[in-house]
Amino acid sequence: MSLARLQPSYSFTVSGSGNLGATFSGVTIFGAGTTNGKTGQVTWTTPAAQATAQNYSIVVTFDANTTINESPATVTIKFSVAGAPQPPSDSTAPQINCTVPDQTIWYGADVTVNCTASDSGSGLANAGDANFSLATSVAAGTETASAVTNSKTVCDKASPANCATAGPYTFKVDKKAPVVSCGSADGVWHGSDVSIACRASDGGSGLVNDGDASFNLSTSVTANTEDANASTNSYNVADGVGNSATAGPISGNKVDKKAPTVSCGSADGNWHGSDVSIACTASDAGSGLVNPADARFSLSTSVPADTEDANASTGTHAVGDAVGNSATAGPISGNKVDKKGPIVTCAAAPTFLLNQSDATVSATVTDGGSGAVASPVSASVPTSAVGSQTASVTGYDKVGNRTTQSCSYRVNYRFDGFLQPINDTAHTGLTMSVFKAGSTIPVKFQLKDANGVPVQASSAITWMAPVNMGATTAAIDESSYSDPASSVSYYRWDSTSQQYILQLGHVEEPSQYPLAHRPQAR
Ligand SMILES: [Ca+2]
Ligand SMILES: [Ca+2]
Ligand SMILES: [Ca+2]
Repeated sequence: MSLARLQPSYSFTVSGSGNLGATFSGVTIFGAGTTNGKTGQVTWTTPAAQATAQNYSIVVTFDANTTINESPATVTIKFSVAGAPQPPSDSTAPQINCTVPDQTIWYGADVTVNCTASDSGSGLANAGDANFSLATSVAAGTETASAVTNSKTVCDKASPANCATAGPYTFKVDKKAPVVSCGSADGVWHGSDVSIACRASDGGSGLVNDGDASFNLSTSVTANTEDANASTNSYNVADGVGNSATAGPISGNKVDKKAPTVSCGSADGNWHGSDVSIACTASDAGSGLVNPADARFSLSTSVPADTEDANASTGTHAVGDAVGNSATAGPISGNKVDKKGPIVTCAAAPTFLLNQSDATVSATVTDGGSGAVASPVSASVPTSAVGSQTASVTGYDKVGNRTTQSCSYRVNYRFDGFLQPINDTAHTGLTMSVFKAGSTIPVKFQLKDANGVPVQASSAITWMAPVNMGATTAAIDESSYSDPASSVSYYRWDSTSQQYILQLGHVEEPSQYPLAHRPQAR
């Protein structure tokens, strides 16, 4: 039988999970059969026994004469080992090292713990376990001081396996913003900016700023404006790990910093006989008028009675809104108010004759205010009685004030002079009558009204002693009368001749007396 010729040497690698630490006892070469049929020498290397399962390299060497004495369709090399395989000598669990972050502080996100594992004995059962991580899994929007990671168990290859477990670890995880609570607009108008109180708290890491537990939001309405929907500012509140919530802005606040709008008329430039009233209106677009009646009111002058003022001012009126803003209407100047009558000045007292028609007295009228309606003015006066009398004259100013003045005048009898025998310049052109001393002189005259009608005075006419003007040498040119001298000192009324008569007797000789004599009622 032709034997196959083997190559000088072959290298083989033997692997297995078992402990191959037992000594190799030999190598058997098989051909097609089951009988060791080699010729020649076969040698091999014997690897050192190892404690753990691993690959072994064995070199099998054939000498020049080595042949296989069976049909060599297949050559089988069998190794034989002395003794039974031994289990690995590993009772130590894998070593796990984890880098654990600070478990006393709060975190704003899930926390990861990185770990490594190794096994110096049989090695890790799962090579991928050499590096792994554990992590918390806190739901969004929540915060907890006891967030727990998962855990992981790592085993070696020993049988039974040795295992070690990493985790779980507990951390503080805060994924929830602070809770903020604020008041709301109160629906009431305010005269100044509104401040609304807010509170904030955080159930996790706490407020980063302790002062944020209580704070205020305020409006900032511009001065002199009104806002029925003013908003506050907003404010950001953060917790210790950066979660934040915003308070405000809070709208709907009613802030009124503007005074009511007031509008009034003005002086009309005309004179008035009484105080002037000027209409005003007021409105407020914010909180409204505190007194609704102020929507329409009037301002009036207060000029004292019996005075005139070309620049009188009205009073003032304060108009407030519901939150205390106030505007003042007035004073409105330039009003012309005349409450004083004109000055009426009588002309020089005139003299009229009894029963004279068309007799008037007059006066000038001046006015320091609205001016006189007319000047001079006059009034008809009665002349039916003699003597000094008065009559009322009334002047008006242009606004109806009036002043009545009592103006004097006089009514006299018409006196045309003495009647004969006494010459009188009024009707004879002569200036003197010369009577015989010691005779009686009839003194006669008439009193008349303006129309020449003789009248009797209401009382007796007194005889007034004439003035002795001294001796005269003029020749007697009048008749002698021997009538008895009057025994009374007043003139006798002669109703028949409608004249007054007095028999002047006992005139001393020689004397001269003025004839001019104005009769007087006694
Ligand atoms: Ca929080
Ligand atoms: Ca207002
Ligand atoms: Ca006047």
